[in-house]
Amino acid sequence: MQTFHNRDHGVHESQSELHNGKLVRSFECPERMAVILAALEADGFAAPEDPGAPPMEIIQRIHAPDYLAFLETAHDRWVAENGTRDAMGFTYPLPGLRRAVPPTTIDGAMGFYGFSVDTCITAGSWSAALSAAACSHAAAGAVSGGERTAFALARPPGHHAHGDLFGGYCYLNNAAVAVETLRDGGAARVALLDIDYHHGNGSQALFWERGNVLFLSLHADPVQEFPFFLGHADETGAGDGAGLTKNYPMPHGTGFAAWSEALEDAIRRITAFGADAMVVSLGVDTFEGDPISQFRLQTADFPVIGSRLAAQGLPTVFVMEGGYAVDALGANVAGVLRGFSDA
Ligand code: Q9C
Ligand code: ZN
Repeated sequence: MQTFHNRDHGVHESQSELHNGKLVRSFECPERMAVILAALEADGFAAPEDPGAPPMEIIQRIHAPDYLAFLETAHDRWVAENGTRDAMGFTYPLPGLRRAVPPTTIDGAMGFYGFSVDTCITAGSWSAALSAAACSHAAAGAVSGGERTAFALARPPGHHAHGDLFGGYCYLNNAAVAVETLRDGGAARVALLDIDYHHGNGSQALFWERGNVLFLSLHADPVQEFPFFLGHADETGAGDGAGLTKNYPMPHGTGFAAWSEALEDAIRRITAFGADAMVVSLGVDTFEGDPISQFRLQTADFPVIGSRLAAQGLPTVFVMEGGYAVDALGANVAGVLRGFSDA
């Protein structure tokens, strides 16, 4: 299994996350990568490779031009206008207000292009997001080239990012980059299976009307959990994508027995769809010890997930998403990949 890693990810490090009413250092931190790299090495996986250049044409297919221009310049604008680090939004164009005229100040633009105050734009956010997208592109390229599986081990994650919105620690949608790369490489139908604890709202929105991409997400019920305002079971897609979105919202406290029933249903649907390839948005924040999450999966469950995914028999790209219990993160991620590789 090839792993592609953006070794420059550490340029993105946010000291400010609004958590329980206080500013704390972001749970989405550089140490996450170090522990996963160490676990992969200890488990005998091949050394990670550098990705190539970011796939700008694909990124521009997924994200709006004004959004990309905003992301590129936001931190410089913030420093120039506000004189502090870690740009943070605070006013959002919610229903009843108008998302029509882009604000000219960075304070306004942060709300125009963001949806959650937990996510700052740091000095390195843009370059790390680009190199993370490059990892996704490289991993999907390896799978298009005949590899059975590959892993995009990168941060920041991507599945919360819409075409023109950042949030939930995400800026560019890395999983969408993998889907588009597989499609460009000849996969007519692609399944995007999101097993992160949080609903993949950005991925769902991006593929909502797409007839050639099946999106499935197992996650904490949005009535209880972030992102709160997308991810319900009655969201099933529209237009060419009607019936091609499937959500499995589950309550706080969900353990592996109930979770794996949802996984089995998702796998059946992927088979029925006739997918040629699969992208897995791999979050392990379903772990019982995760500091911001409320499911109860255990370390021993993750290899079982990997082997179950392998039994699907599809060329599979794993894209790193969430997982914040740093002490167990390496074992949990390596467990999924070991279970897949040994199946
Ligand atoms: N007080 C991913 O797992 N913010 N993103 C949590 C906790 C949202 C998670 C705030 C968490 C986003 C990729
Ligand atoms: Zn998550």
